Amino acid sequence: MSEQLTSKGAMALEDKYGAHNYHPLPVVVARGKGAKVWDVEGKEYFDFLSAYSAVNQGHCHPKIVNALTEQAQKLTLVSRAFYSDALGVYEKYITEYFGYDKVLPMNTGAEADETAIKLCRRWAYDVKGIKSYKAKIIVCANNFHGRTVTVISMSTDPESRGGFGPFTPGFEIIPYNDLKALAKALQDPNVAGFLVEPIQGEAGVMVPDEGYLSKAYKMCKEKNVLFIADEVQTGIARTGKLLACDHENVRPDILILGKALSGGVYPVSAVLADDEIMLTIKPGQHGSTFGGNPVAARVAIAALDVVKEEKLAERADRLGKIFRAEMEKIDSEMIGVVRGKGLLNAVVVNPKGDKTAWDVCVKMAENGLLAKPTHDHIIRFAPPLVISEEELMEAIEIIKKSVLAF
Ligand code: IF1
Repeated sequence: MSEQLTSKGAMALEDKYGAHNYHPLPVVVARGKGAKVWDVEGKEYFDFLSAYSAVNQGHCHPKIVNALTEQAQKLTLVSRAFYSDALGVYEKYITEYFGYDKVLPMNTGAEADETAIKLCRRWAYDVKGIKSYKAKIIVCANNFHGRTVTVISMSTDPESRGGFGPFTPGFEIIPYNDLKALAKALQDPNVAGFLVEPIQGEAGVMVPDEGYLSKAYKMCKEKNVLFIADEVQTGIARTGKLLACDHENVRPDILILGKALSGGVYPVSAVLADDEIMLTIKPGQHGSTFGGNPVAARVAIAALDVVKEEKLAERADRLGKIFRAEMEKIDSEMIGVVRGKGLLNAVVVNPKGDKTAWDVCVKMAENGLLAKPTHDHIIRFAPPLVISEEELMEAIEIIKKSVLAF
């Protein structure tokens, strides 16, 4: 293998030896720092994807990387067969940080969603008293909760689920942002939980009506149904508050976190809940070899520290308002609706001739900014929250220039 791998060479390797389960933009990233990344040839880009909101704290944040390397030299993994001197410290830290009795540590977002589903079902049988294996969980159309078989069983996206059946039963799908549909679904006494993204990410940054989350929460409480929030993408300062549910002062019964919980340096996810729910799962009934390992524990503490120390929620809120206002000013018929909260934003792109959101993204990459289209006609813009106002304005100029090139 030659030492000087070119971008072309790297892409050829992935194409030949990797499964073809992705269709990346033709950019090969070799280095990252803060809001920027550099490709193999040294070209600089603003990263407006942030690994799908995992690197909220910026690429290679020194405090988080230090936590990683320090712990990695001491102890990386013990499994949960023994205690470690890091896990309890982390558990105390994160439960106090988010205000829950207990945490269950996992690694990926999908695993955390699966964990929440298992917790909800156990609570349904052990606490609520639903008849064995009759529990139902309400989910929303166009959701995205990950890629496992049970998680895609809740999906309505033919790309995600097509050809992967048979599926896990026990879910009822209702339209998002529709309280009437929720009220109707909640009439079934076997409903144990309502699993929802406070803003739907993959669906194209769909922000629900104001009051949707708080009313949905209240309706769930009236029916003794658990309100389960998937904040894997919206959580940890991305939308301008620590949690997107905070915008409506909703405290989920089960809170699902992932991605930025590690600042993107390591797969760390978590499920938070109070004792009545969390203690329904007993020793031996759920777990993970890597979940809660010492590296993950130290990294997550550092990543959450950074969010508070650098006031990332406030930054996201302030810079997000600037971003949306600037997008709306772009004088091009290709710019449709601009929506989002904090620094989780999307722009709907009206095609011009045969030029679509994909072509805009390719043009932006040429001009030094990385973003990815979703659903053909939407571009998601989600830079690391550490981006400075000056950098943001520079990035906005690149976006303008790229759109106006068509
Ligand atoms: C991919 C989207 C983002 C998530 C929510 C759980 C998970 C995700 C709300 C699972 C993951 C990802 C995964 C990524 C694409 C991506 C994504 F475009 F599909 F919607 F972020 F915007 N809950 N989201 O958004 O977390 O198991 O991946 O750790 O390539 O599939 P995971």
